[in-house]
Amino acid sequence: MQAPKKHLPVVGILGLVVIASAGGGIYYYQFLMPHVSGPPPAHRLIFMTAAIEEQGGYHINNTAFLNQTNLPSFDPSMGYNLTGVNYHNYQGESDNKTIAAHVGDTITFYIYGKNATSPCNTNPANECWLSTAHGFTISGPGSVNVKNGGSLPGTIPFGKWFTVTVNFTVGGTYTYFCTIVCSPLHGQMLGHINVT
Ligand SMILES: [Cu+2]
Repeated sequence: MQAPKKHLPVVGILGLVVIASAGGGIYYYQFLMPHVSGPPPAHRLIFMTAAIEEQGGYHINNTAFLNQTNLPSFDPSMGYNLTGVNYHNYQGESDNKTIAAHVGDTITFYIYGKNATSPCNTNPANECWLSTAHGFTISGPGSVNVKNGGSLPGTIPFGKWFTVTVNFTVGGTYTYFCTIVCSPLHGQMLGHINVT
């Protein structure tokens, strides 16, 4: 009769070591890579016009996700060029002024400065312009990180395009607004970016 084989105790101990190290690895991984709620960061393209507030102020005409690393080419006179660019449109907010984004998203603005109809020495006095450009900047609860060599505040001359790329690492409600006194209602020329 053969004696039953027995594990040496060292096998059981090795098993425990393997289990313990695997568990430790998972713990360590979670420590290094904290769980992130929500979708991965997106790169949003926001296409806007800027008019004096009496004629509508800022207006978002289209919103899209950029699905490539390189930005579309840009020229202040011609604007952006989406030829060959990998992007897809998405439905923006219904007020055409508010932008919804997530923490970590990158946002590239393309803003066209619309000519106003009459300078302030003509009538109607409440629909007149005081400058030949709009301004653009953003403020809010966290820093606004300007990327790709753009700058804030920026200038949007009437009849020209302006672009800037930013990202947000702190959530909250940000405000984008005009920085050049452009009309009697200049102080109301603004919109919001809700970063969640
Ligand atoms: Cu203004």
